[in-house]
Amino acid sequence: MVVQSQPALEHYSLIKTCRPSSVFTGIPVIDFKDPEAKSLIVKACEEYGFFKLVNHGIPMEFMTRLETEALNFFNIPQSEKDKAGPPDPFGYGSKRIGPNGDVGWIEYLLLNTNPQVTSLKTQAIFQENPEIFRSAVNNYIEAVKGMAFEVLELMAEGLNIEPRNALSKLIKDEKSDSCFRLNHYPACPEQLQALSGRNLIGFGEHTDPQIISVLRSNNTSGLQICLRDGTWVSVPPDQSSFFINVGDALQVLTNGRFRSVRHRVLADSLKSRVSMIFFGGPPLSEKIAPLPSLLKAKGEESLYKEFTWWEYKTSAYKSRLADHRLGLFEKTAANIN
Ligand code: GA4
Repeated sequence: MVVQSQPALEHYSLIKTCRPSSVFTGIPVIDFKDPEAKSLIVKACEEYGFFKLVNHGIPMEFMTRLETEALNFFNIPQSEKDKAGPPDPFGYGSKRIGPNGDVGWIEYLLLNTNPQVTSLKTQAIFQENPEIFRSAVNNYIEAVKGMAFEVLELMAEGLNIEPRNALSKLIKDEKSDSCFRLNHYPACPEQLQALSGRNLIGFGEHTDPQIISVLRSNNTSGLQICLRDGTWVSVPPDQSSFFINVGDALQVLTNGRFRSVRHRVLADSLKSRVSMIFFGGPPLSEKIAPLPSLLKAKGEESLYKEFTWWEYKTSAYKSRLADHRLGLFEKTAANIN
C-alpha cells in the first residue's frame, strides 16, 4: 500500500470525516400508483420527513441523459469549470458550500429554474456548454417538477387540506423560487480511508430550506439521514427511484406535523457519486405560515412566527449548513401571543 505523505493529507484537513454508519432498510417506499399513496406519504413525512418514490413514470433515459451530460461537464478542465464560478449562489462551486465557511468533498453546479430570475452565471454555463446540456437539464427539470406537484397534491389530500393545490400552487407559481443542483462527489482518497477508517464528508449535515426536494443519484451510496432519535443511517442508493425530502418551509406549512429531514452525504472510497436535486421553493414574497385549514381542523395555534420566503432565505444564507435555521422563527414560551 502506498502511504500518502503528511502534507498531502493536510490538503483534506479542512473537510471533516465521519465513520460510515449502518445501512437502513426501513426507508418508506411509496408506489406512486398505489391508491393508499396519500396516507402512506403523510405517515412517511411525519415519521422521517423522507421517502423513496417508485413507479413514478419518469423514463430512466431522462435521468441517465442528464447524468452523462453532468459528468461531461465535471470532466472538462478545472480552469474551464472555474469560469462558471464562484457560485453567487448560482454557478459552479468546488469544495466551498454556501458563503459561510462550509466545505465538503464535492463539486457542483447550482442553477436557478425560474426564467424570471436572471442569473448571469446560469446563463453563462449554458452558453459555454453544448446545447444538449441545456436541453437535458430543462427536460429533466420539467419532468421532476410535474412529479413534485403531484406529490404535494397527494400530501394535501392525505392531510385533508382544501383545496387540493394548497401546497402545489406554491411551486407551480410562475414566480416560484425553485432551484436545481448537480453534485459530483469524487471517490475519496483510498489512503485516507485506509488510514483513518473514515470517509470524507461530501455535503455536511443540514435540512433543506425549501418546501420539497426531489433527489436522484447514481448507484453510489453516501446519503445518510438522521432519524428522530438522532441516529444517522445510510440510505441504500437506487438509481431508478427518487428520494423526496421534506424541507423547512413544509414543516412550517404543516405546523410541525411533517419534519424537515436532516441529511448529509459521505464520499465513497471507490466510486464517485452524482446526484441531481430539484428544490421546490415558493415565490419570494410568499408568507410562510401553517395552512389555516390545518390549524382549524386540529384546533392548534401556530408554532412559528410568520415570515416571508425572502426573509427565510436571507436568514438561511447567513447561517452555516448544520444550523437549526427554523429556530429563529419558532414561537418560544416567552413570545407566544
Ligand atoms: C441547502 C439546500 C440546497 O442545496 C441549497 C443550499 C445553499 C447553497 O449551497 O447555496 C445553502 C444551504 C442549502 C443552506 C444554508 C446556506 C444556503 C448553503 C448554506 C450554507 C441550494 C439551499 O437552498 O440551501
